[in-house]
Amino acid sequence: MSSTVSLQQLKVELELLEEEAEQDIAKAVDEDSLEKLRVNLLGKKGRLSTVLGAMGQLPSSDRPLVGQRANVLKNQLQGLISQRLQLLKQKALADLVAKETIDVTVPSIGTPVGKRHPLIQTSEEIVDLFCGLGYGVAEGPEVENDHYNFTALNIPENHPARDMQDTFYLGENLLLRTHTSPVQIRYLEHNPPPVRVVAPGRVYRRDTVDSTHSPVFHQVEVLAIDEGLDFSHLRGTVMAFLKAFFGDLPVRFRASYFPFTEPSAEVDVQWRGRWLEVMGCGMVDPAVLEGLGLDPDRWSGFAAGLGVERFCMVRHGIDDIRRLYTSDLRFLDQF
Ligand code: 2NL
Repeated sequence: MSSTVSLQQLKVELELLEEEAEQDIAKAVDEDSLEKLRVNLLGKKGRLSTVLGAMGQLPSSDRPLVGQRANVLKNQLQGLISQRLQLLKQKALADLVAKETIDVTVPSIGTPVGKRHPLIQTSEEIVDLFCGLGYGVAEGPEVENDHYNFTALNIPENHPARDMQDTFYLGENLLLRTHTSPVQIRYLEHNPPPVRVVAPGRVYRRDTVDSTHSPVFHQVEVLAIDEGLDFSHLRGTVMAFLKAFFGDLPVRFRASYFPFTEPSAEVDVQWRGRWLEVMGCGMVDPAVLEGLGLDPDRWSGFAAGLGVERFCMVRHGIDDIRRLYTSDLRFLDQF
C-alpha cells in the first residue's frame, strides 16, 4: 500500500504550514518555546522536511516548483523566527530591569547606628555646661614639649612631676601631655585676655592599671583670665558647674597645692554618704601669667581641672575604670 501525494496536496500543505507557522511564531512567549517551534518547523524531522521528503513522490517536473516554494517559506520562517527572538530577548531584558529596580520607598530594616563613647558623652556634657557660662573651647596636640607641658606652668626642671616615673617621654624634649593645660598656654599666646576657655582632651600618666587608674585618661580644664577675678569667682563658677552636673549635692573646698595655682584647692562632692574628690582648682599663679607676658598687677585668673572618667563613673555607677577602655559593645551600648 503506497499512498501517493499530489502537487496540489503539497501546495495546500505549504500554505497551511505558512499560515500556522506565522501565527505560532507570533504567539511564542519565550525563547524556549520559540526554539521548540523552530525545531518543529525547520528541523531535520520538522514539518518542512516532511514536505520535502514527500516531494520525491511527485513527478520530477513538479518537484522544482514545490522545492522553490519550500525554500522561500524556509527563508521567510527563519526571518520571522529571528525577528521574534530579537523581540523576546528585548522583552526579557526589559522585564529583568523592571524586576530589579530598587524601590527606594520600601521601609528599611534598620542599620545599626553607632553612638558616642560614654567618656566623650560626659566630656561633651561638661564642655556644654561651660559653653552655657560663656566659655569657648580649645584643643591642642597630645605630643607636647617640656616648655608647654611643664615650664610655662611653673613646674621647674627638677620638679617630681617631670620624673620618668610620671610621664611618657618620646625623646629629649618630647612627651605625651600630662594635662590639657598646655592647650590653654598655647591659647593665651594667640588670644589676649579677657579669656574664658575650656580645654577637653586625652592625657597620659605613667600609672599601673587598676580599677581607678589608667595611663590614658581624659580631662577638661577651665581657665578664666580677666581684670579683678578673685577666689569668689572661682568658687561661684565651680559651684554652678557642679550643681548643673550632679544636682544639689553637698560640696566642699579643701586647701591643696598645684605648682601653677596659688591658692589652690581640691573640691569634693558628697555622694552616697562619702566625700568624693572631683576636681582641683586655684587662682593662676602670678609666675604663670608673667611667663606669658601678662602683668599680674592688672590680670588675674582662676583655673580648674577635672578627670572625665571620675565624672562618667559617678554619673553611671561604673565601678571599674577598665570598663571604659575594653571596647565591649555589650557594655558600651547601654549609654
Ligand atoms: C586636677 C587639677 C588643675 C589647673 C588644673 C591650670 C591651667 C593653667 C594655669 C593654671 Cl593654663 N592652672 N589648670 C589648675 C588647677 C588644677 O587640675 O586635679 N586635674 C585633674
